[in-house]
Amino acid sequence: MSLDPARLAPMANAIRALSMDAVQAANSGHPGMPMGMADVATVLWSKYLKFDASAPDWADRDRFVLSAGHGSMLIYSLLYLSGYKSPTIEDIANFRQLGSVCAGHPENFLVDGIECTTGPLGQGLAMAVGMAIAERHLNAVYGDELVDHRTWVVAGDGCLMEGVNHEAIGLAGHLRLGRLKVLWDSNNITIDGSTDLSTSEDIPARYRASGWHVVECDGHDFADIDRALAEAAAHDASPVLVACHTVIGKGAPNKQGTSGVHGAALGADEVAAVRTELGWTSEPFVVPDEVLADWRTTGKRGAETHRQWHTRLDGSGKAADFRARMAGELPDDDGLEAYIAGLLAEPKTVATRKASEMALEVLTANIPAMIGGSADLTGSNNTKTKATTPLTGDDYAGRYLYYGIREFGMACAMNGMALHGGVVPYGGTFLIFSDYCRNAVRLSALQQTRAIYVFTHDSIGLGEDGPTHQPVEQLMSLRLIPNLNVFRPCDTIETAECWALALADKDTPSVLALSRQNLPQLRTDAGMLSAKGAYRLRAAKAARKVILIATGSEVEVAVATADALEADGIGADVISMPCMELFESQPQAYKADLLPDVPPEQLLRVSIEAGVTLGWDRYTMTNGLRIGLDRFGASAPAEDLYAKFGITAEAIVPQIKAKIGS
Ligand SMILES: Cc1ncc(C[n+]2csc(CCOP(=O)(O)OP(=O)(O)O)c2C)c(N)n1
Ligand SMILES: [Mg+2]
Repeated sequence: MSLDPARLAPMANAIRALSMDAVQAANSGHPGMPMGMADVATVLWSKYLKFDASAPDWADRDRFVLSAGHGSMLIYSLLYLSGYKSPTIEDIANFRQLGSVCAGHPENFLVDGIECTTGPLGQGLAMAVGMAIAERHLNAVYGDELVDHRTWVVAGDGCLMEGVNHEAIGLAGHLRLGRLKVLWDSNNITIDGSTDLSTSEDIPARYRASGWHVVECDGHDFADIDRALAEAAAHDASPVLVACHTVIGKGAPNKQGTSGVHGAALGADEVAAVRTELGWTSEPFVVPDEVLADWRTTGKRGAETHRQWHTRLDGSGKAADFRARMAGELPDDDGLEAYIAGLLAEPKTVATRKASEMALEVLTANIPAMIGGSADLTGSNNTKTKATTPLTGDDYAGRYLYYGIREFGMACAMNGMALHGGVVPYGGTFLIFSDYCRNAVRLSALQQTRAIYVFTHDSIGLGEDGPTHQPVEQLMSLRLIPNLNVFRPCDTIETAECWALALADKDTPSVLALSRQNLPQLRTDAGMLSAKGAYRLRAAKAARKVILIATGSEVEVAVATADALEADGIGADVISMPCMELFESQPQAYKADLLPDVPPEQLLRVSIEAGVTLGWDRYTMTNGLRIGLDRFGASAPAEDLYAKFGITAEAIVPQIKAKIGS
């Protein structure tokens, strides 16, 4: 399509009008960014972006990521104008109101054409790195015929200023992700005012130093934008930054170029002034027929390419496999059943991080979609298996990413990979450093991605590295995140089960909290008991007086405590609770069977977990006993720490006896 400025200008102005009118109607939102990037976006969508508005789920579409998520009206406008089914003009008119899919920030779960949820600055771009990794990997597996697309990102000054940007572009440059194109809305404005207030960085130099190719353009000159995007599209040897020099709020005669247009409605007077300035005479939410027609033509631009792609897919002999991969389906037999049977026949005492590696050997051999990795703790997280050879700039067919010491960048990339589809990412670091990537874990949950976090060294049980490395509050705090399954398995069998559960849930991310120290195999039967979140590992033999509830490495302590109590004629159940979230979702009858509603004098509930006790009263009730660690740990061998902090049967039994008066 040739670019005629006389047609492009009204197309871009349609974005400006919809954006300012929607924000004005809501009296809330961010008009500056969409108005400033309207020209660049119009050229990108009219000529370069590979998409078919009638098929948002076309696997080989280009991915468009609005990393500057506050400018959500840009993507809502683009999707509506180019003819996606959603959002509708009514949705746009109801911007930011209850029930409108045009939420404050773009949400992937509300609109098909939105590839990822953005708003937390920096993460969109960092997720795009993961999308670009997935694209190159699938290209290596399925070939150019089926996978050959680009990932385009619109990012603002804020996205480039965030620390995660350093991690993301370092990884992308190292992997030479030439299909990744970042359009930087360089308007020199953030909320507080000019970027001069807070930065003097030479951003192009930083990107070049990270292995990127940099192009610049005047973001309001269609011919110059076209030139820059052509160069960006043609450059596949390394990722590309296009510095688009723009004016925030372009078109608002009195407010453009100031932080005043960043995040507030323009006001009735300025909205009217924009109409005059742009010669835009339509009422709010009305786009002139000829302008809409040009946009709709743009929306159909990729239809023929899409049709040809389908023909290639159908003739490739790989159609069924490819479709299943992109739908996130996993092979029927992942090999775990036979593996668990082997463990039951021959129990193993190993750390659960080792048990995870053992399970992963089986899973990665059977599930080609799994792509592993670690933030420079491969040998500690035990995430690398024989099947997962390194994924590098020279070999995208590999399935193991050396993320480097980039926990946040890793988690964002994992989200991007999961959102791209066709791959199932897992990645490791120490549980303590989950805080470094916590907001990406939260976005996994919000976006409903199947990202699997392997967080090892999950308690004071890691020992000598001391309190900087010993998680105390992390485990419970991860449980606070909605739609995140936090698994803390106690032995080899539970670890295998938790892996199976994590993989089975396409819409919920998982954390596997795993021990550094060896743990005995406590389970003597199969049956996928972890699926219920908690279960009675051992029933009381003497008359039941106590219920011990424990997770992970402390289940062993609970069993020893139960032994000691039973020896004194006090019956104690041991409940292993590898996943609170799954237990919460069980029927009331099941929960009541494990935890009967009986006063503590008759049946004392005791929780044992080497972390903060806050939250355990949900299961122990106020009058129960909570064994844990409400302080930082210390540096010493693990056994000494368990003794010092009283997380041993010897320390727990007298407290129980005192409570039940025996
Ligand atoms: C991690 C994070 N911190 C802070 C914010 C709040 N915030 C939203 S937009 C913005 C300024 C962004 O500046 P820029 O990217 O240049 O956008 P522009 O003002 O040019 O539209 C800030 C601080 C956020 N959304 N995410
Ligand atoms: Mg800015």
